Amino acid sequence: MPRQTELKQPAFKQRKRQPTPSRAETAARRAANAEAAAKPGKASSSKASSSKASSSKASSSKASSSKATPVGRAAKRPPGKKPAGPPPEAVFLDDGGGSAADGAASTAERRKPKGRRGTAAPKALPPRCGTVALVGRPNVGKSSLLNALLGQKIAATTHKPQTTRRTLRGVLSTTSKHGPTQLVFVDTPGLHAEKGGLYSFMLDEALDAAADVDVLAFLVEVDRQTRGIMKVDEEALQRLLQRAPKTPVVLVLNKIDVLSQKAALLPVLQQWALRGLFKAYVPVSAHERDGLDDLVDELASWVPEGAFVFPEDSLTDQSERDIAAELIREKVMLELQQEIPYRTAVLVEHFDESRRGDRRKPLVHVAAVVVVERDSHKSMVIGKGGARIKAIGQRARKDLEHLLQCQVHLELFVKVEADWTQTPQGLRKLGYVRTNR
Ligand SMILES: Nc1nc2c(ncn2[C@@H]2O[C@H](COP(=O)(O)OP(=O)(O)OP(=O)(O)O)[C@@H](O)[C@H]2O)c(=O)[nH]1
Ligand SMILES: [Mg+2]
Repeated sequence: MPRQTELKQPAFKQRKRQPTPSRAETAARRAANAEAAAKPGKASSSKASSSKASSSKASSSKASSSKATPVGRAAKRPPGKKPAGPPPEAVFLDDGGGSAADGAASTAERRKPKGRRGTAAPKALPPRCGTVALVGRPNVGKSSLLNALLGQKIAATTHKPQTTRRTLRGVLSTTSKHGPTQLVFVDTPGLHAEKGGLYSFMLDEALDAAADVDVLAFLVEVDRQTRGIMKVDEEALQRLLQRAPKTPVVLVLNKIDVLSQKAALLPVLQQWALRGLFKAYVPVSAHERDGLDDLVDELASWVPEGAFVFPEDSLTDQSERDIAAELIREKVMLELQQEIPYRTAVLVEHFDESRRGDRRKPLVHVAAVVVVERDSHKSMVIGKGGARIKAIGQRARKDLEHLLQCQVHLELFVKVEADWTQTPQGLRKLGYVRTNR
């Protein structure tokens, strides 16, 4: 049961985040893997890794100058094939060559996305590997699409715009029609027009990510009225093209499940096609996992040939603790009205796994602080008689138990940090700090 007390002293801890892998970094890792594979006796993440280290749209000059971080574990099963026996554990990205990332070991089952092909890999084809940014205006379904592609929820999603605040990455290792394929998806905050404080941080996150990937998946949503191109989408696209003028862009029309007839999509597609800006057009539904195979096939054709950069069972760069914070924030956003959701942050202060290995009753203890900007916001988060924070806690605990696959004891606190979304100190305290890329 969540507690509604407040922390007397601020006890913020800044958590280190890994920078999103740039195209150069991915290429560098690929080169390092290839080198490792070429050396007898060393494990590599793919047998074919040496053949493609130098090919690609990924800039090899950049690659050679950046620090290569080899992936330390060898791939164990061919892409696209289900392993025999129990489902694999979710594995979190490990930049350090083998040891688990902070809080990384997970028992969460990674579900195979519905509709993913089960066909055998076209063996003759070399592997492909690259980065894909999911970009677009807020609320078009970028995070939902990432979760659907991975078959596991790692990103917060709500019906409210500007849910995602930081880039996060998820890895899909599969078999596309172009052969074994590893796509490193980068989920980004929505491209919006607001300025200052947290808004600027979010926009920089999105645009920087877009500038540094092999291919852009630009998402728009279709609606029941199929009104055609919306001005906000146009504006978001222009921002993107200014920042990444040479990167191939695939238009992803999401939410096609709302259409009663798919033919209604045609005029919208035609309008976008007239712009002549996209390499391809792929209608999907993240909710129904419809069109995901086609999307993966299309994106695969725009990433370079080359060995997988991450082990095939890698899932994300987010630790369980990071995901827990996001899932709690998601519930805060869902439970609160108006402006307040945008002015709240969640910090996980304790993530105690000491009883997780308990055979009879595995348990993880999570204590988190919901940070708000004003006293009035605090009372809204707590609610009458603590009803709202209790509801937030109950919903969050359910998700956390699903994520961690064990019982979760969740404690929630509420704390005021005046105007944190507007001040550099406030943003820093809450971990909204840009990393050098
Ligand atoms: N009907 C339908 N709704 C969807 C689909 N994909 C996403 N949604 C809904 O669209 C809303 C926004 O989804 P998000 O995934 O949070 O969107 P986003 O683009 O990541 O939003 P920001 O993080 O705010 O930029 C949520 O209510 C989703 O449930 C879909 O395929 N069909
Ligand atoms: Mg999002």
